[in-house]
Amino acid sequence: MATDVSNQKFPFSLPDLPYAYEALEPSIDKQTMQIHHDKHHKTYVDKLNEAVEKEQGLHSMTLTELLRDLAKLPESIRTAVKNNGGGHLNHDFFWNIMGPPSKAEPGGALAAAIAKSFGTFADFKKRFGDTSGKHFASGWVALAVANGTQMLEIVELSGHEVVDSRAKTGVLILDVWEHAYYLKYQNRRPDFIAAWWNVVNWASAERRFERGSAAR
Ligand code: MN3
Repeated sequence: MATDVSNQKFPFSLPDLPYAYEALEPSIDKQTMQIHHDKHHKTYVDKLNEAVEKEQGLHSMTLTELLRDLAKLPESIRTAVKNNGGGHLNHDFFWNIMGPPSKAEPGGALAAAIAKSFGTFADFKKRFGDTSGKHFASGWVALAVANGTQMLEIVELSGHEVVDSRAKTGVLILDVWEHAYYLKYQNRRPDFIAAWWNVVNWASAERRFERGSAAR
């Protein structure tokens, strides 16, 4: 994953999308992708840099390390790092588990783990979709594997909270902030979620699952 930002250090930077802005049409429209990536995501990167710039002692830490134990950060920048660092990490994750429509379902070890944890693939999609549809206010819904296992769970994250890397590795993530879908879907979040499945990059999710299940 060449564009994975988890190992970035200050100054943080915004990678280009790994595909064209219109590559996810019609599920996610070009204008939404442009504003979401070039404006929203960029703002999180800029604000993260602003916060971390003053704290030279943190310049050697990776984004994952900064987010892993927020209580250790100076209080004056803790909230800014949580919100903007989390926004940077989650958006990068989100862009990279999407792509032009390819295969409709996961294969291999991830498919087996989904079957074991949720029943059929349709059962899993229903559970994940229901959780995403009901999530209150701005946030994210992720599928995560407990590190070093094959055990999957659906995790709800509020604001820009991130999957806790000490215990878990994110496999899939869906942005349910209104800015992710409002231009095309307005209040119809369930329609956005239903269309989003068409652009999930299952090969990328499989690699993330394998990395997490091999992690210690
Ligand atoms: Mn977003």
